[in-house]
Amino acid sequence: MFETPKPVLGNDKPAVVKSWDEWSPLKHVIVGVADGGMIPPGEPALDAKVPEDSDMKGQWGPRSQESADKANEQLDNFAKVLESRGVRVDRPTPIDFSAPVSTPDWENPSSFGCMPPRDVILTVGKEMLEATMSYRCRFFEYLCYRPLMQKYFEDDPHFRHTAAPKPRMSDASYRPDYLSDQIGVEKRLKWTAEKFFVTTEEEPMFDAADVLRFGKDLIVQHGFTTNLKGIDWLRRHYPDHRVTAVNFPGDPYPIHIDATFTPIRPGLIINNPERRLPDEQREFFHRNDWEIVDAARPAHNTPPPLCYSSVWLSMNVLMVDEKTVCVEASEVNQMEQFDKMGLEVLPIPFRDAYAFGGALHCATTDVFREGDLVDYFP
Ligand code: ABU
Repeated sequence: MFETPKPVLGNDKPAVVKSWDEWSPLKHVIVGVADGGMIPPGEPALDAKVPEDSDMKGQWGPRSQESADKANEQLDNFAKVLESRGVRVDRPTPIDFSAPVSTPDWENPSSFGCMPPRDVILTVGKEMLEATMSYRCRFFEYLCYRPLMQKYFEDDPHFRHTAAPKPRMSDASYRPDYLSDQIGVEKRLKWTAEKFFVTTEEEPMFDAADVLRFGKDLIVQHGFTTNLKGIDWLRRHYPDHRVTAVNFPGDPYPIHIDATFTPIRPGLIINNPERRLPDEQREFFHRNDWEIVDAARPAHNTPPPLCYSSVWLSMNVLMVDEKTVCVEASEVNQMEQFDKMGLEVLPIPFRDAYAFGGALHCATTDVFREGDLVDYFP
């Protein structure tokens, strides 16, 4: 029998929720946990993300206790480093991810986990929005954050807790073209260049990690995990923001913007050189004097075993403020690039946690950053 653990809260002081961007001084954050993480079973959207030659192809089931322990050790250490920098840290409460899940439209043999909060919860100003999500195995992941949301709701009278409409995620939401397990990179690149993604336009779908916050502007990746209706939903939900869709044709598996396009501080973004933002979309940034530079090459040629993310987790970094950045400790090229940019680099060992859902940006979501709403693209 699965026993629901007690929520782990950073401290007893009342929480205040507010965060408008990716770089203002971070004071309160949620860091994920690896407990009970699963290798998810096959399903349309997830299969489209797993490369043909991945060791995850055809596998699913509980991850080993040893791998979860190692991941938790690194997650706990990351939380301690943040705390040593004056950042309050909360942790989600796992549910039983191994249990089968179903809705009237589908059944899935298990869920996924709650290591990457960034995928699920989008903080914009004083609101934390639960994303619709796009994988069936992540349909119920929001439940892991409800104990924290309840606490923030009790503490902060101005906090808004919102959930985007749950999609049905029936077969109509996914293109059968992506169901073959031998599509090949060439065809995938042609499809992504044509913006022909695994998710259809049946209903709004988005993962929170496809959204980057630049004050008054929200930059949203259109790809496997976020469709155009999802972006339209976000545009209507945030009427005081400009919501701009971007896409990166060089990425054969486009999920989540945060290993592709990473703002460092006002005026500076690093872009994955294999997933270049097209020239016509760069214009928006350039005309406001923002510089987009190529990110450093990853230090590794392959992801760790049983990991569904790419080696470009090297640039999935967390800004503690606009002069301080957390980078995975073995990513020497990325650390050197930041060092040359004049940033203080905090090396964080994290590769043992990658398989549970990503790197340092994925593994966190903002509760409070200092600073106010700024229009960087007037
Ligand atoms: N969750 C970010 C994964 C992106 C990538 O695999 O490159």
